Amino acid sequence: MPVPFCFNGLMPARYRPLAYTPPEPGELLSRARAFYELMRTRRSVREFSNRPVPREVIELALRTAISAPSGANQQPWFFVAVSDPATKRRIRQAAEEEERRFYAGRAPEEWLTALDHLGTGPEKPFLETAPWLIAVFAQSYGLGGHGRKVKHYYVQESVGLASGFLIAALHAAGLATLTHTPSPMGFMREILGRPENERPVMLIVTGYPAEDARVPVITRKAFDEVVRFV
Ligand code: IYR
Repeated sequence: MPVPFCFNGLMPARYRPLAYTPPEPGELLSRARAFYELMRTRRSVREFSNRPVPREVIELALRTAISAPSGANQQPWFFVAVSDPATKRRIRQAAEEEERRFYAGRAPEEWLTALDHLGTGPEKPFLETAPWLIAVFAQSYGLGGHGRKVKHYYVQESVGLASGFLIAALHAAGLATLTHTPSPMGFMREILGRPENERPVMLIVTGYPAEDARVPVITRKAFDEVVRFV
C-alpha cells in the first residue's frame, strides 16, 4: 500500500473507515427541517433567571464545542465555565467598568448608533444572575515541549466555529445564551488565570431566561439577500 502523502513529512497520516449511516430516504429533508426549526428560535437573551443548571449539561455542550473542526486540527481554544458567584461578581465588575467607558465615549458615535436598536447599555446584571458564564479563549500559538511556541493556523475561524457549536448545543438543550464581548476584555485572562498565549474572545452567558425576559424586535436579512445558488 502506498503511504499517503503527509505535508509535514514527519508522520504519515493514518486512516480508518468513516462511521457513517446514510439517512433513510425522506429523512434528509425532515432532519434538515427539524434542525432549522430548532435553530431559528434561538435569540440572544439579556435577562436571565438564577435557576441553577446542572454542570453536566454545560459539560456536554462543551464536549460538542470541542468537536468542532479547526485549522490543522490544532483545536486552538480553551473554555472556562464559571459558576462560582465570587468569580462571576469580579467578571461583572470588570466588564461593567470597561462598558461604562465604552458607552460614555470610547465607542465612536457610529458604533453606538449601530447598537441603538438593541437597547444595550453598560449595566450587565446577567453576568451575576445567569448560573454559568463560559469564557472562550483563543490560543494564538500553542506551547509544545519545553515551552516551544507552536504556530496555530486559522485561530479566529476555529474558535468561531467551536463557539457556534457551543451556542447551538446550549440552545438545543433548552437554555438561553448571550454571546457577550466586553471590550477590551484582557481582565478575563487575569481573573481566570489563563496563560499569555491565550486571548479572551467572548463570554457565553447561559441559563434559563428570566420569566419576563424580553428580546428586541429585530428581523433577519431575507434569504435571497444573503444566499445565492450557482
Ligand atoms: N460590548 C458592548 C457593546 C456591544 C457591541 C456589540 I458589536 C453588540 O452586538 C452588542 C453590544 C456590550 O456588551 O454592551
